[in-house]
Amino acid sequence: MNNHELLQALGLDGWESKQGTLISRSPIDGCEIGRLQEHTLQEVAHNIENAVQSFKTWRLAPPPQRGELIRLFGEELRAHKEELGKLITLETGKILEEGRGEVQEMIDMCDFAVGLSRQLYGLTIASERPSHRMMETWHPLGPIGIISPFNFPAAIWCWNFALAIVCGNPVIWKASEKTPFTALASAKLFERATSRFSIFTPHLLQVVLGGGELGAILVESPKIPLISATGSSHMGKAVAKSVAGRLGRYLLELSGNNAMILTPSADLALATRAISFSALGTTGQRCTSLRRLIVHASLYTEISQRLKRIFAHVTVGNPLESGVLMGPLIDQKSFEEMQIALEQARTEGGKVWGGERILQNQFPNAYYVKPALVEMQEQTAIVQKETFAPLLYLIPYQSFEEALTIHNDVSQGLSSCIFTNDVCEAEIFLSSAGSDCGIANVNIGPSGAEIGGAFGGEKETGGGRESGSDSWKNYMRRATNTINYAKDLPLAQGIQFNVETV
Ligand code: UN1
Repeated sequence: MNNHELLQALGLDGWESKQGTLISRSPIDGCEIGRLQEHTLQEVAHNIENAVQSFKTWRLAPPPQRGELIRLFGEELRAHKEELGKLITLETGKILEEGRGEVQEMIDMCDFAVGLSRQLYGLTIASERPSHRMMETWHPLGPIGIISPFNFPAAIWCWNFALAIVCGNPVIWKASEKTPFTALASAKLFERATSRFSIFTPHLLQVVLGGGELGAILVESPKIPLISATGSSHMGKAVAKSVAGRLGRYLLELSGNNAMILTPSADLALATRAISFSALGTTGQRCTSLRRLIVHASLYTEISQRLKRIFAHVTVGNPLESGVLMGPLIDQKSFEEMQIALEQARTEGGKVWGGERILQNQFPNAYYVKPALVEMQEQTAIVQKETFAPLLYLIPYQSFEEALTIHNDVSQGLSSCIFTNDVCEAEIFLSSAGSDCGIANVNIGPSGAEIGGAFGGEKETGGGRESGSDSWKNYMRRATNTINYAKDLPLAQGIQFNVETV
C-alpha cells in the first residue's frame, strides 16, 4: 500500500496533493507525505465560536448517549487500526508495532470512556442541618483546547478527547505541525462515527493545523475554559502563564527525566529487558523513556557490559520493516540536540558509547542513530536535562538513600521505577519518602503505561493527570448542592438571624 492508498483508506483522498505551506515529511526518508493549508487566525476565532454553539447542545445530551458516540469511534478505530497505525509510523518514525500500539491505546481509551459515561458520580454529603441534603453534581465545562505533541500524535489527543466528549464538551485540537495527517485521519474516523450516530451535533471536533500562534489563540481565549497541553516544560510554562492570567484551567503533561534504580536483589534478566524497551523504544522519544539508570556499584560492570552489547546490536532502520526495533529521530534538530547533549556529557566527565549517525547513505535526509549509553560518575547538569533521544545515562550508587537522592534530584517528575526483590526497598520507593514522580513502578520500566491509571507527573512535568482513574474531573465543573426539605430555615454554624417577616 503506497502513501496515496493509505490516505485513501483513511478517507483522505487526494489530500496529500493539496497546495499549502504546512509540509509533512516522513522522518523515515525525509520525503514529503503532502502539503496542507495552515489555518488562519480568523479561522481559529471562528472555530471557537462554533465550539461555543456546539457546547450549548452537547451538554444536554445524556452522558451514556455521549458514550455511545465514543463507542462508535472505537469501532472505527478497530476497523482502521492497521492503516492508522501505519500512518503514525510514517509521520513519527516509530516502528509499526508501536504505531499499532498507539491505536490500541486509543481503542482502550474509548472503551474506558464509554464505561465512564455511566459513572460520572458525585458524592452525597451529610448535612449538619435537619431535613437537608447535600450533594455534588458534575457538569460539562465548555469547549476544550487540546495541544498535542508529535511523539504520540493520536493517543494523547484521544486520552483528552474521549473524556472531553463523554463529559459533554466539544474539542478544538491544535495538532503538532509534524504530524498533521495523523490528526486529519483521526478526525475523519470520528466524522464517520458521527455519521452513524443519532444525535447530530456539529463541530464536536475541529482540527487546527499550523504553528504556535494558532495554539496561542486557544490559550488566550476566555471561551476555552480548559487547555490541555503536552510537550516541553518550556512550552508548558508559557501556556500556564497565559491561561492563569485569565484564571482558566490548564492540564499539562510536560518533560520527563525518568529513572530506574537497579538494586542488588533485582532480577537482572527482567531488568535488562525493561531497560531495553524503555530506553530504546520509540527511539527514546517518549516522555516516559528511561533516561537515567541508577545502578548499585556491585552490578555496575555486569549491567554496563550487557547494555553496551544490546545498544551496539539493536536493529536500527526503516520502521516499516519487520525486525527493526528503532526507527529514526524525528528530524535534524533532534539529532543535533542529541549530539550537543553527548558533547556536554563528555565535557562533564562522561564516557560515551554509541550515539553516532548511521544509514546516511541510504537515507541522506533522515536521522538514524546508534543509541547512546553514557557512563557518568555522578549526576551532572546534562543528566538533569531531558534530551528527547535514545540516550541513557548510567550512574553508580553505594547506599539506597543515595540512590533515592540522585533519583529525585532533577526538576522533572513524570515516571520512575525500581527493580528489587527486597520488599522494604520497594515499599520505601513507593512511599512518601521515595520517588517524587507521578508514576512509580516496581519491577517494570517507566514507559508503556496502561490507560486505566492517571497519567502525569509532578514538578516541571506540570502536575496534570490524564486518561484513567478520576482524570475525567478535569473536564467538568463541580457544583455543590444543598437541598432543604424542612418547613423552617436552620442556618449553618447554628447562626440565629431572626428577621421580622411580613
Ligand atoms: C508520552 O510520551 O508523552 O506510557 C506518552 C507510555 C505511553 C504514553 C507516553 N502510554 O509510555
